[in-house]
Amino acid sequence: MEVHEYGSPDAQIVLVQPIDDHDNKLIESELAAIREGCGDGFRLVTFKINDWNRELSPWEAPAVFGQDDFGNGAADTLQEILKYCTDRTKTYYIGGYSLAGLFALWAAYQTGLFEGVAAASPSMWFPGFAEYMREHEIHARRVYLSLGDREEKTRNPVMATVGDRIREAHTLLREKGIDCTLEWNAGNHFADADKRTAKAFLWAIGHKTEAKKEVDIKETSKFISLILRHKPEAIGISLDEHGWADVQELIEGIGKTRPISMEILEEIVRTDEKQRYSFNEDKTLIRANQGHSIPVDVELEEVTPPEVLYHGTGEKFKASIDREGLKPKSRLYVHLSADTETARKVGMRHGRPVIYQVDARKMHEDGYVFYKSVNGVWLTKAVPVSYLQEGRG
Ligand code: HQG
Repeated sequence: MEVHEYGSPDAQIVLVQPIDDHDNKLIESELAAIREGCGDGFRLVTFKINDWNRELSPWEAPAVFGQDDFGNGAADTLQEILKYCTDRTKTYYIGGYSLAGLFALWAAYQTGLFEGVAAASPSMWFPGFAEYMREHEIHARRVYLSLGDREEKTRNPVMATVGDRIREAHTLLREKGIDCTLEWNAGNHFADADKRTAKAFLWAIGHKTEAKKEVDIKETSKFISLILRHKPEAIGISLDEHGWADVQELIEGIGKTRPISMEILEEIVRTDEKQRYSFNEDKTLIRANQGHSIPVDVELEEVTPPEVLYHGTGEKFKASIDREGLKPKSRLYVHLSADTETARKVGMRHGRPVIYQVDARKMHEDGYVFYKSVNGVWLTKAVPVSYLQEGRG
């Protein structure tokens, strides 16, 4: 096997990556992206794979695309790779793109050598792999998974399962206590393999202190959303009839389990990507702008909706929605958005997304009331089937 080494020879961190010709052409830009994230403190060793579908497949399987069946060469390939990973003073990470991403994940079930796995757009649709993961124990401590947000939109029925398989894998690994993340990149399978792989390695080596900070802020923000929308009693506070919580009480309550301060709270409110929260004028009170399950009146503004609004949901809810229309479920309102892109993102939280188009103008003419929250989410009590049409995803 053709082996190439890049980066600092003495680096403690060694990244291992099976590549093909295409990856090889992109290797300089991948390296640049890794350097940008963590400087020069790494070594990258690439292993040139000649027969991709055979040398990276853990077991034989019939062709999923094209004519080529999958072989069972992964074990031999891993043996070759391990010959280069013998320095016990180093920390090894394995990663790759597509079938090499799947191979990297599989390799972490074979050996405890790899501290982390960087699986960028891995071929999680590989026949039998989901079962394999359920039945075996992984040895790596950190696993990065990513997928392009268009990848499951393929006509190939096996490859179309890639989204659901990767979501399952993410849940499974987290349940097993593995530090695992699933990142959605923009685009299809053929976009940005170099940058996606670099990002994967950077996460796996636990770099990017900024990313870590983001994670903590995100986690605290999620907790705040739980408190302000659903369960104030979780930290022993209550909301008034308009959904306001006392800022001091909130900070003290959250402070029992995580680091928080007025500065952090202000940063969360200011930077929240959906502008979920608002302070009152003198910042003594705070509330969520929408999304509640507890009955509070956040003084929503009643407005005339645009002609069409969208609702993104998961495919698994489709049959029920087609029968009974959109219901608010555990929240006070059905959430709608003005554009399909937002609807698709909301839908992806529930599995394979389905987008409904809502004839908002007709509903409004027929007397239904619409509200717009201060952060731009459209809300209405329910949408009967007659106003719904399955739209394009
Ligand atoms: C579905 C996020 C079966 C509905 C987002 C949805 C949003 C039905 C799920 C906000 C149904 C409820 C809300 C029926 C509706 N049968 N299923 N008849 N009618 N459903 O999470 O709209 O990040 O409560 O389609 O961005 O997904 O939290 O609502 O899939 O704005 O700020 O029941 O939450 O914002 O799920 O999301 P959810 P949602 P945040």
